[in-house]
Amino acid sequence: MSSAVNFPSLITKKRNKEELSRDDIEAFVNGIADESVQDSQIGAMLMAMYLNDLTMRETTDLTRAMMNSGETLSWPKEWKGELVDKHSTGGVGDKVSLVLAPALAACGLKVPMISGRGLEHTGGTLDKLESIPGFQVSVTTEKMLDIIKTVGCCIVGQTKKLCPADSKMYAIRDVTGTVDNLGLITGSIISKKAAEKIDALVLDVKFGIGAFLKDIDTARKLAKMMVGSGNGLGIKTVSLLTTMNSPLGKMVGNALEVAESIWTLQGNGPDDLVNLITELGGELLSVAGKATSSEEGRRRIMTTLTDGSALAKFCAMVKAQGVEAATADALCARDADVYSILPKAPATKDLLSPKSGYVTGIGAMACAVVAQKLGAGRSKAGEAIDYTVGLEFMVTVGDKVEEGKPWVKVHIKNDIPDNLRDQLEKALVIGSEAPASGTSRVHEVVSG
Ligand code: IUR
Repeated sequence: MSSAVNFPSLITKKRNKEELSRDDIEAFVNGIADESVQDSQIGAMLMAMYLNDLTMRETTDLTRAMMNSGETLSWPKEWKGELVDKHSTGGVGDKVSLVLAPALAACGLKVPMISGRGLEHTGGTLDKLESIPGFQVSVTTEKMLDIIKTVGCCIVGQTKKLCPADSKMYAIRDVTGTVDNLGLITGSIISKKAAEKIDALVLDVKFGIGAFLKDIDTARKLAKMMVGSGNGLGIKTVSLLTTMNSPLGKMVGNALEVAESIWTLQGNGPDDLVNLITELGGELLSVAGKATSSEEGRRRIMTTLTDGSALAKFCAMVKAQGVEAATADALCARDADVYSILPKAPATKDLLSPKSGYVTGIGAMACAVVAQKLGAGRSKAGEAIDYTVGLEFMVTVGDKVEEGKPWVKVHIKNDIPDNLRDQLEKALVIGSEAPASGTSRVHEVVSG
């Protein structure tokens, strides 16, 4: 069908600042999926969209067309209203998905979470989970259904059949300077979530020095667009704008973050992480109509972390995704030594505080770059990573520190190179007074 489409005229229309119709957008995206449109034409259209922006309606139509470019998931009718997911725009030490997916399953919801890998300074949920020996992220859609039936949640990788237009468009955006356009980002993120055929979605849109978006105004615009597009496709969508200036929790690095997730599932998580998990989960339960208010939703999520029910779901999910039962049980047991299961770095090195005072900042970006360079992340897609290395903070923003006392333990292969040590030392900011901010990272809620 799309062989009859005049692609140059669609590109010219958008270049001339005219609004594209739903049919125009569908014709173009179908052309990407069936390869009747050339790469040069895709690049030109993306640049026209980038320079002239997409309206809310165009964005929703683009998102729908991208979702329909491939397979979408389907679920038993009786699950209607129960299917939920969460997405984060990516931060440093962000292990929320590992805890929130099982917590939601423990609340009786179904969570078909499709996640990604880490690239450059951001870590990926799939990489973190793969540090558990035997964990499989490549799962067929039949197996996904099976796991959700028995456990309630799974965390898996994207198949090539899901949103193929997005993979193509992203690859071209990456080499044509058109990545950071809010409409295009919205289409990319929401189409993949919409292809999961969920009923409700919570978005964690981060802003700050360790986030993809540095300023709150741009983050708010993206949140509004994603909420609009999700709702436009019939998904009850809510977004939280959250700060990402210092690492989330106390661990940065793959196996280290799995360890911290398990402690959190055992009710012993750091305050900022627990707060963010309960805030996101509470809003999601409320928007999904499964709690009468976000406050009640927060309480229910919190209960799953303290009564062991989320931990039991995590353990069952890990088993269903390939980990031997004895290994999973040993990993999740109360008072377990998680490092008897998870891979551990051969060495550690403590960095000492240069003076006494209050921690007023721990630069998230510097921490992320150091962790990545130590081997926890990749600089290009497909590169191998070291699951064991990373950072373990002994202090958090607001804590008192004493001169000469350790503030971070660096998990390393052998030694920490001087340039990385310098970068990390500069990340610690010490002031004479405690900062005013509390533990919550939530700045505001954006709903439809
Ligand atoms: N993540 C996505 O899935 N899509 C995007 O465009 C960006 C991040 I930027």
